[in-house]
Amino acid sequence: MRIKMLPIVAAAAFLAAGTASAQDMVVKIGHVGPTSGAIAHLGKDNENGARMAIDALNAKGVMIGGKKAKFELLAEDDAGDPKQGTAAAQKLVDSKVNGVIGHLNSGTSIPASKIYSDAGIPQISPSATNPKFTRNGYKTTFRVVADDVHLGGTLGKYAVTQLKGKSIAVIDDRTAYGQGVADEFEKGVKGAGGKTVAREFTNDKATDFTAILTSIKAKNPDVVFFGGMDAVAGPMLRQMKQLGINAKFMGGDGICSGELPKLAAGTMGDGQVVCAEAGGVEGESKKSLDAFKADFKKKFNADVQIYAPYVYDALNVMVDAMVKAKSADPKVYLPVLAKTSGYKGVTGTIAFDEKGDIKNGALTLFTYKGGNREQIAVVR
Ligand code: ABU
Repeated sequence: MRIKMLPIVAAAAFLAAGTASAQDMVVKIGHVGPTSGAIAHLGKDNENGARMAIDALNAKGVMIGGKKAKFELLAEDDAGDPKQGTAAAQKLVDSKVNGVIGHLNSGTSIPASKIYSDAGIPQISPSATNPKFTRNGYKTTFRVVADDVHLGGTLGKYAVTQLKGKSIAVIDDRTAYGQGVADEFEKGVKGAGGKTVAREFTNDKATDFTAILTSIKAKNPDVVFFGGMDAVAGPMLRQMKQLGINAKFMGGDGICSGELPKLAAGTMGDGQVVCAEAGGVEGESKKSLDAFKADFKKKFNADVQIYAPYVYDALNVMVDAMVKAKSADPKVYLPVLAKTSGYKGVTGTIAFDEKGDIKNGALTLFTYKGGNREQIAVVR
């Protein structure tokens, strides 16, 4: 009798387990950033922001349409390279992800956006700031940060009105981001009645800037703006010091990392560098951002570089839309995501406009003192 019961008990247990798992659902979230190469520290920062969100959602237990969701992170490395970016995007589409957070760079996010659009998969970039990213008419494309028009324009005006720059030199790294933000910076300078005395360019892998800095030095600039990332800005600051260029150094969000002082190897003067993150909060709202940064440090034993909190918010906004739509099917939750309004994240309140851009995006101006990033102001 006992022998006959065993299979029945086992079958019942199997059925119970089967029923339980049938009520669960797996939600695959793709993340793409450069986790190899010169800006791997920024790519890892972003990826850790995604891990932080996934782990918190799984710990909390999220119900989507009556089923318990188990979130899985599919993390891809695009090395900041447009070709690797599209390959990573296709891989995620083939893996049938429910949504994608990324990419980090404008130069990878823009070409990848067509692949996600063709597949109908929502993509939220936490950091790509080139305006073109959201101007291709794709309904699947979103970003949670301000764009380079806002960023470059504000920094250009700041160079003239606050830093009192009289002769301003501009360098860019010829990437979609670097060139775009430098162009907007120049427009901002001119709009504020200032003058640029030089425009030079390099590339995002360069390490020797002697030729362009020597040419710039001859124009005696009081401000040098660099459109590019911190991995290039650091050595550029070192070489400015070697050549005796004592100008203020400005840049957008790409240089505005915690790592910049190390990359500049201690050659940055206090208050010499002014940069801006393409988002930010102040006052009471800063408490949740500070709490996020403390939790992040505890979890990863690393400080936030720039965009981990924006990745965290982007992923949570996506999941919030799934919960509201009662579905993780991109077709079903995409229209709900597009209507996101008043979402309270750690980086502030998120609402999307008709292009998928954040409404009323903020900027946070920073400088560095004693090797630490210090906030100057949050501006809109
Ligand atoms: N926004 C700065 C870094 C990413 C990018 O737009 O290329």
